[in-house]
Amino acid sequence: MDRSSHVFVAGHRGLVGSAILRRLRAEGFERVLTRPRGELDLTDGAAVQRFFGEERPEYVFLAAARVGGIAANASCPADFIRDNLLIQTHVIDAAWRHGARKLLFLGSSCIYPRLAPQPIREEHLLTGPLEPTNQAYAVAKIAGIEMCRAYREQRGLAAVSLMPTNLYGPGDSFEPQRSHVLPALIRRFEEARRGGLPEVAVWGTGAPLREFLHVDDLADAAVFLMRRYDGDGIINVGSGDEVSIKALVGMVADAVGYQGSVAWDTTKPDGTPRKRLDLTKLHGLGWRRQIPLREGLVSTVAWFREHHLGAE
Ligand code: GFB
Repeated sequence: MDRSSHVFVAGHRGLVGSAILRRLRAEGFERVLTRPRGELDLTDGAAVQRFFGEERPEYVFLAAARVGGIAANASCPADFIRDNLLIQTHVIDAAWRHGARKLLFLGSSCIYPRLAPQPIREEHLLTGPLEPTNQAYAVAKIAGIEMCRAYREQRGLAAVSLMPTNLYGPGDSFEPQRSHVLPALIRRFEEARRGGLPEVAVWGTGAPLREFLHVDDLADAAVFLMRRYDGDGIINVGSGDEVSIKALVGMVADAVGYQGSVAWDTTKPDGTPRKRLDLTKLHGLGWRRQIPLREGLVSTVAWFREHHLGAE
């Protein structure tokens, strides 16, 4: 893949797709294809085949997906399994049918068993029961991984699957009920600071551990792996920046400048206790994250203030 390659970024308005697009543009890629959902509905198989037949992209970043935090996953499992199965099935099949040279599929660390040994190695896939709050999403992503493997084996499609840890950064959803923890906390603490509220409610016990990767690092890894990785096994993409939700709350409060107290709402689920990824395979290829969590947090707070609240 070089700057003259014909590249399709599926999901270019989402957190991951928009970061990959920024990254390709910064590198000077001249022929990057994107389609807003209004013009190309990826859950419509005939439309996807037509699009690939007309455009014949050479490289495909499959970053389109229905995603959300723990509450969205737990309350809408039908939407999560349906949309993700349809999108990935159509895009992977069309990529093969219309001669794409390579496809990169994005999974998620929630594909691993809820109680997988830590840090989680790639071979722990399908070795135990999943976390119930996101089982429908995880099963769809596991089907995508298997589809990449099967199309590779039977049909010769160069499809690779990477498993990112929890992501954050500019372009994320900050919608309180549906978003992931980091944007949810940024919004809640910022609103509390502005409103002078004495207390902020946070979900769960604060005990779960999560690993966070800035989405610009993920985009860097995705472009790196599109160029350098052609193995048939999945590959973890993480940061090594693991924190408890409790510690994260402290970091967000600091980054935002909130000085009130925190109330833990233990009627809300904790989800998986821990899902730290083993990064031996990725590091062995020579890739490491550039943006430490504290630094990424500060720039994401600034992005949120600018895009959602207006500058102070
Ligand atoms: O980010 P999050 O929704 O994703 O939640 P998961 C992480 C942890 O933060 C959980 C706690 O223990 C939550 O209980 N938390 C505390 C909060 N306050 C909040 C809040 O206001 N909002 C949210 N959302 N969480 C998702 C999966 O799991 O992660 C997906 O459901 C996907 O399938 C994604 O894999 C990366 O890490 O628990």
